[in-house]
Amino acid sequence: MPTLDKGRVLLAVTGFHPQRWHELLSAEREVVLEPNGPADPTIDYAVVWKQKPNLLTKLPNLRAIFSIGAGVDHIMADKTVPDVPIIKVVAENLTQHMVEFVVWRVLDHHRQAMLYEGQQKKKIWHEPPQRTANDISVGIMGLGSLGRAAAQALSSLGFRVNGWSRREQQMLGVSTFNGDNGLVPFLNATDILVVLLPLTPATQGIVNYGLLKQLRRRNGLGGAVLINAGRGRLQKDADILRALDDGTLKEASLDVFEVEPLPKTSPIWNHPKIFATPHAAATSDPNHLVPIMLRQMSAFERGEPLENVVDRSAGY
Ligand code: NDP
Ligand code: OXD
Repeated sequence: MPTLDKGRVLLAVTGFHPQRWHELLSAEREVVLEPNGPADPTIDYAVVWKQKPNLLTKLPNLRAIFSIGAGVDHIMADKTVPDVPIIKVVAENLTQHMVEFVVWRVLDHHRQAMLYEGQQKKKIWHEPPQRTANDISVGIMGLGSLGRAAAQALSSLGFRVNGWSRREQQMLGVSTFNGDNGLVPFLNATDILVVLLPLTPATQGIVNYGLLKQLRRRNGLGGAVLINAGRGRLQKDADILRALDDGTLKEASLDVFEVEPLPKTSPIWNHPKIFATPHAAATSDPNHLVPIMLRQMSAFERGEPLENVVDRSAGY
């Protein structure tokens, strides 16, 4: 296989300033922010977050697309994206952020933080019944690099952990379920649902009222809990509100929303049973991710295979 010269990089993002990404990529590569003209043959790689539609079609010699996040729905949303490998983020730093977020939110609900916050505001001295983690089943939808790491951390804290994936998986200490047939049994055995799925045509809107109804609501636990740190369009915001209001759900932690930023008019902002964060569960840190991308580009140019390539037919 011929060795390529150091390929040029197009850095194409919307929604934030990519200065640090530019600085770090430029240490090894020539980086541009716009293609030069309607067809720029000088670009080999694109590093992207929500690139503008049709942009990548202007790069006739594009060899690979690097996502700035673990999710790639922001790339796949543009149906004109050329048929070259798309690489998603798999990085210790990002995984660590997500594990911290999931453990934080599970413990917060498990230890009844919302109840104590309410009591403190009213100066109420009352000790509700306390359970241990091994009385609670946490179900993780999506057993990918993030879901598996979160499952391991929760299991080591003593929670009973269930996991649901597309294909069959085995994981020590985790009860695994898969596919359409496994979904209801998985939900029926889950008290706290953690969503770490990618957004694909198969998963869009999956977290709806019907699904939430299938969660386990055991006597004494006070109801099921939802934590979504995957993608907003996996869920139906209105169904979550309905489920909270009629007791189908006890509480929710939402990091992602159907529309982001969450509109100021959304009732989610002020809902007493929702803990909301601004899509901040696991932020992509260029200091950790750019060296991985640069290493991948160099390895590719030496003829080595790319890692963490998206399966385009599955959409993740
Ligand atoms: P992976 O691609 O490693 O794993 C995805 C998992 O979801 C796999 O277990 C896969 O099953 C499962 N899955 C996909 N489609 C289906 C389906 N139709 N039915 C059942 N299971 C399905 O993803 P990551 O773990 O790296 O990341 C997960 C998501 O987290 C990202 O796609 C992104 O949207 C989100 N994310 C959010 C962040 C935030 O800050 N809020 C930060 C980073 C990521 P199988 O194992 O069979 O392939
Ligand atoms: C990601 C994200 O996909 O930050 O990595 O949402």
